Amino acid sequence: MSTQRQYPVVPAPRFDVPPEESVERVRAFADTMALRRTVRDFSERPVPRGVIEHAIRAAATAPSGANLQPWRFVVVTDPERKRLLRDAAEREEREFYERRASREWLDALAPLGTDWRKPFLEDASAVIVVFEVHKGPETPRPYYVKESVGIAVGFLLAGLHQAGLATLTHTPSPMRFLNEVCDRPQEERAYVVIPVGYPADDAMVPDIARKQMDEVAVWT
Ligand code: IYR
Repeated sequence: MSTQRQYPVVPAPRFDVPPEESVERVRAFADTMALRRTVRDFSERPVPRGVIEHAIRAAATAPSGANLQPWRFVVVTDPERKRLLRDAAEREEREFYERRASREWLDALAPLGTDWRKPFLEDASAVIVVFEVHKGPETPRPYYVKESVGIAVGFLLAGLHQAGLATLTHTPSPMRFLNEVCDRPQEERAYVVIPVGYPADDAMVPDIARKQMDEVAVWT
């Protein structure tokens, strides 16, 4: 039998919304989120550190397997480190676009117009590299890592968008080089790279639409 002690319990924090306000509140949230777009053209205008700190604070409230909170957020702002990050990512991406990617994958990406060049890794004021934290000398084996970190990244993107910042979820492949660039130990595995900043004045995005409600939701 397990001898593990249980956590003591405390009253659940209350976040009560008057019923007559709840539709308006969630409508406003959805309307704000509808204006989020993946942006690839960033201004060099710096982002206040506090904005990123609070967004990470929101991300770190995500639910996680066995509450092990298996995430690490590395905020890269030093221009020299951003340059190293860009150089290494472009080396991998060049391989991807010119050799590794299947024809089918390249065809799926073609309408977005992406290629191996990643100037946003230097132009954006900050680049947040999100790592999964696996079992290591000081960290227990986590559960549902991808699900937990994915939810945290969702909170992070929502928080940064609320603050008027643009983001891009970038996934260089493979990502091992990020341990060295970010000085992180082997038990940490990069999950996604998120340039964060103000959009460039002339930033353009593909003219794409979101699916309709009846395509994404089923009520039964
Ligand atoms: N990692 C590459 C390719 C890429 C893949 C998907 I799926 C995208 O939605 C966009 C890009 C890159 O970042 O360019």
